[in-house]
Amino acid sequence: MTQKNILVTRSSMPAFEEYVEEIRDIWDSRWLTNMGAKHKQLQKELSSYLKVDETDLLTNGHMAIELSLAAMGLQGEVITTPFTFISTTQAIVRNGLTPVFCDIDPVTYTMDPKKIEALITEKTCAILPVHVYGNICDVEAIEEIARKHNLKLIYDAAHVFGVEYKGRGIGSFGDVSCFSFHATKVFHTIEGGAVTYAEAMKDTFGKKLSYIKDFGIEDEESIPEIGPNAKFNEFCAAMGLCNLRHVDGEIAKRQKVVERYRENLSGIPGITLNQPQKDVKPNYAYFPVIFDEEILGVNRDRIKEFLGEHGIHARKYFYPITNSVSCYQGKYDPHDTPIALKMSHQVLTLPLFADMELEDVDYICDLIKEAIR
Ligand code: T4K
Repeated sequence: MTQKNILVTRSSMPAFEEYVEEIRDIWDSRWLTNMGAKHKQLQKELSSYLKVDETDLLTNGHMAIELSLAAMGLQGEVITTPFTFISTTQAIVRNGLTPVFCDIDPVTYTMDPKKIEALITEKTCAILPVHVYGNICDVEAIEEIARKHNLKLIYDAAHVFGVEYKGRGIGSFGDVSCFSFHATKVFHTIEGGAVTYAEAMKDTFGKKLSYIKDFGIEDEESIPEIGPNAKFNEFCAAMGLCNLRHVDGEIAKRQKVVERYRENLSGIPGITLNQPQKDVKPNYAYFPVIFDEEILGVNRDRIKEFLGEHGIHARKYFYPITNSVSCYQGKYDPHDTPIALKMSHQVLTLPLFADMELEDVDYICDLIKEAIR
């Protein structure tokens, strides 16, 4: 039998012909980037799909966070989580802001609202929580804290495309939400990202963000902001338009994969699976599993290695936590966020993508059972 080679995820793709058809008008118009027709169409369609007022497209999810913070003109400290992809923390620091790390809830892996207020100082200007793996933060509790202390609330929504809470698009919570449309995401535009926000912010924040992502330019002669180039192009927009037509079907297929994993791995002492959340329409973005070495007698790293020996490439999302990475060495103490630290040593994200064969899920689960035997 040839060895399997299953990576942690695999990009969803439209039919080749569908994409070619979608990019045909780009040849006719010769308009390739800089807020073209497809960009505008995708923005409109996304606002409707995500149930948000406004959507602005950018080159990637990282720029969505970094430039949202810039457009808010923030200064001081930002309360955030270390249990995330490095992008979240880099976006804060690259704005000259100081990240203050809040620990996470051990069930949802998102920022624990009970621990936020103790971290607020007179320098705090914002809270930047992350919806992790498709799980949403306690948006109601966090919003109450942000309002009470007059803090801006920016969500890293890279993992929650299409997720809804009590029928509301997740991108409609807080001041702004930042989505990633990277090739590895539930919905992608090859590379891409979006900022969603309320209509009331259109003439202030929205305008500023649209200038900042385009070198700060308002028009040919007016450059009121300082900005890089984070413009989204027409080929990525075309991929987005195609993928959006199929995203519900892709999420339904992911659901089947997740259900199969749950059937196989539920009820095993020492293995904790991600829990569905009440009132949440999920997107099945990732399948994280917590392996407790004290009960299993084998640690997460050995399980990862064992899977790798059989061609199964699970990933340690998120290890190391961002307050312990080398570029911040000595600046922060990861022991200040003990739950995040512990989870980062126990979590393994198993392969998950829409076209995954259910028998491959069974194979992976059998390997895990063998590894912990
Ligand atoms: N905030 C959070 C919470 C995030 O998770 C991310 C990104 C961001 C912000 C920033 O958003 P972006 O600026 O990226 O839009 C991946 C992704 O590159 C990254 O987007 C993602 N989070 C992060 C969690 O995962 P790597 O270094 O693990 O990706 P890589 O290249 O190893 O790919 C993983 C697997 O995906 C591969 O083994 C195979 C598959 N793959 C990958 C690519 C590039 C495909 O099937 N097709 C592809 O084109 O970071």
